[in-house]
Amino acid sequence: MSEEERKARMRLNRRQLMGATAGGAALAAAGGAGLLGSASKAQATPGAFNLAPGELDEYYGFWSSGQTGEVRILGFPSMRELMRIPVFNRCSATGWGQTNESLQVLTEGLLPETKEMLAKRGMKTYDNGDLHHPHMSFTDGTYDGRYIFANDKANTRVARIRCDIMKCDKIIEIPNAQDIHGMRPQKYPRTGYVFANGEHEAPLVNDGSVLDKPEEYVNIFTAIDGDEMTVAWQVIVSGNLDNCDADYQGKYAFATSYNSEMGMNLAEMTANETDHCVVFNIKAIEEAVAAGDGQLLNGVRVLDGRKQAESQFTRYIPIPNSPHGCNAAPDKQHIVINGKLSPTVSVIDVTLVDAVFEGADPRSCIVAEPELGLGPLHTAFDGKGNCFTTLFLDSQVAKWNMAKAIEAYGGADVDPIISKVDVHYQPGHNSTSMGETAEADGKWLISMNKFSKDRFLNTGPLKPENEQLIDISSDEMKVVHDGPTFAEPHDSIIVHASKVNPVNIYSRDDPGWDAARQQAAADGVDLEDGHPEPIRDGNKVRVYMYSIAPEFSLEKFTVTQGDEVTIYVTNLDDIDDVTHGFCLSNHGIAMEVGPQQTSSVTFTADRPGVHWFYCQWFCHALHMEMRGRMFVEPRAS
Ligand code: K7E
Ligand code: CUA
Repeated sequence: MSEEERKARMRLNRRQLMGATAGGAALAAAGGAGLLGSASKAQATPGAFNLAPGELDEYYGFWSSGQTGEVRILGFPSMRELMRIPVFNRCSATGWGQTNESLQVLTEGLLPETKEMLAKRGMKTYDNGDLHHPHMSFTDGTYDGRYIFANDKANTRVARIRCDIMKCDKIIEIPNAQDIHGMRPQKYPRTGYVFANGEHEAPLVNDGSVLDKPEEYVNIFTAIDGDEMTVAWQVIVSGNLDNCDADYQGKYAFATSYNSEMGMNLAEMTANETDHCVVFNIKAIEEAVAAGDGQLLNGVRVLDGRKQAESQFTRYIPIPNSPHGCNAAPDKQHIVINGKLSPTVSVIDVTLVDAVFEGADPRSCIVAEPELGLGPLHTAFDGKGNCFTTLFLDSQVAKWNMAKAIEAYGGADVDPIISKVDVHYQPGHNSTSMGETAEADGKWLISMNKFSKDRFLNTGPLKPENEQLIDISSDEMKVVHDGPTFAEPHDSIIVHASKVNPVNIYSRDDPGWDAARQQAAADGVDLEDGHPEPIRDGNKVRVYMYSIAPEFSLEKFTVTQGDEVTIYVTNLDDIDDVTHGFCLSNHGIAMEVGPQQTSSVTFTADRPGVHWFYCQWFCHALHMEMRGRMFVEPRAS
């Protein structure tokens, strides 16, 4: 069907709808959200966080959700939750984890042995994940609005979210590694690589031939090609990798590493006074990979960068016991390594790292090590030379000055700490507005606190966490808002709204439903026309329908008990905000179908009888009427 014909038909359908409706025009006008047109949007007063109705936020917040497995979009600084993007979880509303399109994303990147293990449990993919770190792709040291990448610590995966539609389009399982934790995109020249830390150590070939022999375990650092979502290379390292970041030069990546003892229990893991920051030399690694060095394992080139290997791939910079956060400052020169068990943070000057690779003392690149308080976990920046470090045990955020910390390390009698503020309670990550880019703007800080205790009404034994909005526009930090959250946003990024430009309506050319397009072509069906009858192919039956508010193109269809049925729904509405859904009752089937999107779902029809399907997304005044019947004929025995 041509674009002209399609539009003509849509107009026709609307007219028919209005004509057929009792009280016609009024109802139709009230129902078509998109028909209302867009009201003019007010911008927030600068500095305001308590926005009036209709005012838009200055920033997008992209929030992780830990063991919930999704990414959340917040309006920031108002802290209004705008949207949830299902990633590693199963989502009842959108059908993520059930539609064929989402299952393709969730299964195509799994390792063969994972698929085999899950198949034995009757599963196609995992339905849990532990998403700690969402980070946007970079170009030239700042966010470029293309993608958000996120790790799954639980099942060793990395996902990518398309920022044009705010949906996950790729998930890969990382071979050879265990439990991806720290994860950061390359900042310069662009992303490029996504660096991913394997946190836990295990035998490199983990097939059961080596079990309780920790001396044979390894840890793996992975570089992913963020454009292709394939593993580019891996490096074996000593010690457990925790968090990581990239420099602004495109030369090095940095990872905190604890348990240099390679201990298996708490006492063993904390025996040494020092652990490390591991520095990865990207050029040296790329040259070795191109030369075919190291070993090829599960299709990935794996190099040995362990301490004893004394390679040019890595350097191990001694850092006081068990460092955690790793944060590149927007001055493009300093990397802050957060002490956790040590009350200090250690500052690396990236311009001194070349010398370390040329043989200088590894500690010679440390230019400051201020003592800030108990339990420093993560540091954020204001772009004006100041740093904000969460103190987990002290339940505080410390504001300190980088230049003063460097002077003090050099022997000057200056106190780098500017101020501290109490937060409630036990902060983990913190983020500043644009703070992990060269465009840090020093307006806002969010402190992501693990406990809320007495801050909110009691919700039973499981309490929300508490995120506190802090105004950092002056030297004295001011907590201005408490925001409860469900499990467990570790990390967040605060992205100026000008960097992000999502579409309102899917493109019909979107690659997201390529498989549906191909199947339709093979069946001689145009997805936008649907097909009046189910198409039978042995015991497989394909049902093609389209939707235009408030109707599906099929009001009924018939299949036979035991058929494997695939339903394709194409939403022909191309009006902002008219999402439909398809829910098949008593079959556990439901999915979102956005404007101009095609979604599909496959199931076995094993219940003879009449079953209603209905639109499960409120779309119109006649949304309740948007339904149809599936007849399942009993199989002749
Ligand atoms: Cu500190 Cu997983 Cu980023 Cu949590 S990690 S806090
Ligand atoms: Cu279509 Cu509700």
